[in-house]
Amino acid sequence: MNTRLKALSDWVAEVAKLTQPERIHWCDGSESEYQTFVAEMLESGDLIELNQDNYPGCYLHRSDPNDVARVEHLTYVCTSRQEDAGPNNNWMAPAQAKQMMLDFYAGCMKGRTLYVIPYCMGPLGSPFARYGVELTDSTYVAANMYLMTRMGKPALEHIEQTGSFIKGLHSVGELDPDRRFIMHFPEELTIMSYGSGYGGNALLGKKCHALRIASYQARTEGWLAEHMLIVGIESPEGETSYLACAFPSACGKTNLAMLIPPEHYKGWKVWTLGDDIAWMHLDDEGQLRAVNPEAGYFGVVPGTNRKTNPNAFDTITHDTIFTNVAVTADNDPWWEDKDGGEPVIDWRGRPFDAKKGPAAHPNSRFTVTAKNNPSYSSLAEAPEGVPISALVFGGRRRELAPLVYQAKSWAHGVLVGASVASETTAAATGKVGVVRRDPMAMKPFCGYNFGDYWQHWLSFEERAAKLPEIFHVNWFRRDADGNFLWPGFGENLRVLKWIIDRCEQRVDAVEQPIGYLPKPADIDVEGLDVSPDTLAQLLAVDVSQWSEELAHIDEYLQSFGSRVPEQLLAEHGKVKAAFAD
Ligand code: OXD
Ligand code: MN
Repeated sequence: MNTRLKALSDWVAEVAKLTQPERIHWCDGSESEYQTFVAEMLESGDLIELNQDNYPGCYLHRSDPNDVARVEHLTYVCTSRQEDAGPNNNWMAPAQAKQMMLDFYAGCMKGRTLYVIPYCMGPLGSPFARYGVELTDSTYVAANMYLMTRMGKPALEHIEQTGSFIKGLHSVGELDPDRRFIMHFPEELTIMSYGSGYGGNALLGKKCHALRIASYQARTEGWLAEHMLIVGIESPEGETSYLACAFPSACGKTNLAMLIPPEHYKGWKVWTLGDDIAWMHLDDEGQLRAVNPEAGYFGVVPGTNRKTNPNAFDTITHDTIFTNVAVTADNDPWWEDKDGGEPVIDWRGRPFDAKKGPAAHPNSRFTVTAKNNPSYSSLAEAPEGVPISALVFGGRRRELAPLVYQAKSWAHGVLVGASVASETTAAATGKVGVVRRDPMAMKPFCGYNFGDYWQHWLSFEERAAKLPEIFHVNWFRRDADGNFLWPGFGENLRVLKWIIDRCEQRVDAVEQPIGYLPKPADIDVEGLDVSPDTLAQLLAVDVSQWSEELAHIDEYLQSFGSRVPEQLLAEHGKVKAAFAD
């Protein structure tokens, strides 16, 4: 065995005995190893070479058409007591879940390679980094883990020194949706995933480790593992403010993290630290700081173009694995709203026919190292992370939620986060466009009872010296004809600027029952096609819509029974009372 850590070599041997792979490969994480994975997949047909003149180092993977998104109904948190997983998670008794998974795994790797992937989440050597080992029979997963995490030798060395790591076992199995489960055992720091090769189900460092297991650990250890991008906004005066923003899947986190300032924002710069996950800790001075546990992006492709997100567009023109996009006659990757080119072959590999649906799957993805990003922050690898000035929650809401508002206090901000609701997207299987409650954008990712999670959030008030201000944004508000009221993308900087000005106490606001709203004159709309009337609609708080919303929030909070913190209910009571005044 290729390790001196007995706990690891014993576990690999035990898994090999159960799954019976033809060979075992210990990943060293080198570039040449990645190239071997690519060559093997080109040979097996798991990857298709794209046009290397236009897209050097880019490949296309076509997944099984049944395996294109996260499967929330098949994702479980298996704590010993069901109430610890909470109504926000599917639950199965650990012994039963384990037995079912072991039955699936028996002999499942016959004829396949078992890859041993030691990985680090967070900057290598950072006190906030955490380590794991994924065992998988998928070369696609091994290649994606190379791009998404710090995998290989240095991670293994660290694991050997400390003896501690998260165990993740994955097999694509038969890719049969009836034999597919993503199981988490937070009390044992173990993940078992079977029957899917899709990112969120199979790249176990991401949602399974860095969110579900990490959120559970974070609660006991006093930190936060959140579904948040991390971005640095530098003013022309050279002052950089860091924001961490939580939006549900496929609601533009990658776009916001890579934002390009509008033309008349001369001298402004935006730096990306992370596009999906933030791990946040209080430092010795009691200041909240964030690191991004990931090293790459697994982003939604459709809609990315030179206008909406030039940085993302540049990032994915080389050394990228595309999953489920279409291709053009020139063998370039193609997706809806790419702006240029025509699809010839659709994501399933069939001649493109518009009558059969979109050319690229709506949840088609790119996997790419963060270092490809022209706006990659020089502090992205800083072991101590960056100080966070503002936490921003948001959802995709046609109505109700104004463009931006600020919570009145930390506890009120926790309520604002707990009350987030959003229209569902293609990132998970199921109906798209249905409004559901998605507290802190963590509905699919919190590894324990939301009631306890909110209490954990509230506890920061006592422990911190200076907490970030909390905001809520909604880029997706529409008029009666269904048109977006706000242009979004780079123009969102105008809203972020108000947020930063509020944090620095440079600008006043209007107090409303739901929080502090901008005075219309303080949202810069110069050069935009946003009339005073549109801005008024964007900032409107409709009392009858809000009273319905408050009743829903009540019902939702009550569904967590005695686990809901009294303080949260009291905050909700204050908002209701303010509307009644
Ligand atoms: C993701 C998701 O892939 O949230 O980041 O689904
Ligand atoms: Mn995500």
